[in-house]
Amino acid sequence: MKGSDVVREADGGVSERRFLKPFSGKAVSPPPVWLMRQAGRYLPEYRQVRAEAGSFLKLCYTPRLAAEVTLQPIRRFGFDAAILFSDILVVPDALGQTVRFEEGEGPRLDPIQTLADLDRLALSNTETKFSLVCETVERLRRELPRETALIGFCGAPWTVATYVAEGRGSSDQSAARQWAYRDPDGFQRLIALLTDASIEYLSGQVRAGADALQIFDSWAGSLAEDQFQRWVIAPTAKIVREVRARHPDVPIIGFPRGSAALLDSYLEGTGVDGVSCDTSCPLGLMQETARKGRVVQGNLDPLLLAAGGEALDKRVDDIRDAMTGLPFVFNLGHGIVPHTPPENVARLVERLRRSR
Ligand code: 1CP
Repeated sequence: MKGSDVVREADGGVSERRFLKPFSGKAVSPPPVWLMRQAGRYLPEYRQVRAEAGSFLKLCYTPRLAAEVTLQPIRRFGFDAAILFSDILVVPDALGQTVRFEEGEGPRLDPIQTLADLDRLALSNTETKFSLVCETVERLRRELPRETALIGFCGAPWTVATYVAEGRGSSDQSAARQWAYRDPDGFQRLIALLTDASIEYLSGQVRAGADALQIFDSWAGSLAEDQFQRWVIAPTAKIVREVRARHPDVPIIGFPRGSAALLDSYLEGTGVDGVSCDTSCPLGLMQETARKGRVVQGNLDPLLLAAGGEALDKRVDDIRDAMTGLPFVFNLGHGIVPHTPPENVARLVERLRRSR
């Protein structure tokens, strides 16, 4: 019965989405491909819509525009998955923190470092803004090709907390790390709030039509082992447990950047279905992880994609060859950098899809 036209119609096209196949244990050749930050400033058509929107958050909260920039890289490159256009800082913004994106400077937040500040944030504030994002997801599911999967996402509580406490991106995440040492119970309140908000946010995205979810923990690598357990693994495990209880068929991918040495604890502790590996993760470890049945995503260096040429071709082949026959999704080790020539992205996709 599986694969018949009747089933195809009934599942709304899910069985046609190659991106999802590795999650049901099927290795796919050539591997499905999408790229972190595949929508963004390296595309002239993005810069145009970004200018039209005025502010970055306006772009995130305007379903027509957010859907348009999500679709741009799909039209150009035909990736196997689209990722909702939004940002991890939509969650603190929706909770009530003041969040701004300065042109060319990255995010600026009014920092929250005390329990009194924290009391200004509330889950009950999030409804309007979360529903705008879900409206984008609904629109995307209608407008995307049937064979293209749609990935919803959020930031992991730890990574979002680093921005909440610091008020901006930082190289050492010191405000959050110090708060966590100085007052672990207080910091736990922030993490618990972000965890609950993330559960609601991700569940809403699935109800609106997301096929899979990714949890971005870009600063997981800055923590000592015991802190990693408490602030990365425990909250992520709770999100996975609760979202899976509501939506058992939706795969969840973790991205604990910079934590290859703690990968096993992360996989065991969180129960994610897949893991996105950063550029420093050895291919041998990716193979070992995939052989244990977890889907592995990764891990081309975004700077090699920007550089292009034969070195790019060679590394694309090496990664693909190493992962052949295993549950694998081709991706970068981190987000596309803005000076990446779009031709290099086209070259990567074309090379990957050439049968060998
Ligand atoms: O001016 C602009 O256009 C802003 C650039 C930009 C874009 C395109 C920002 C600001 N966010 C985004 C979109 C975005 N952010 C997506 C969209 C979907 C896609 O991948 O195509 C996603 C998934 C994110 C996630 C995100 N935002 C992360 C996690 C992944 C990562 O790259 O580590 C983080 C840490 C952020 C915070 C953020 N938002 C924007 C910037 C420049 C930053 C980094 C700030 C810093 O730490 O310096």
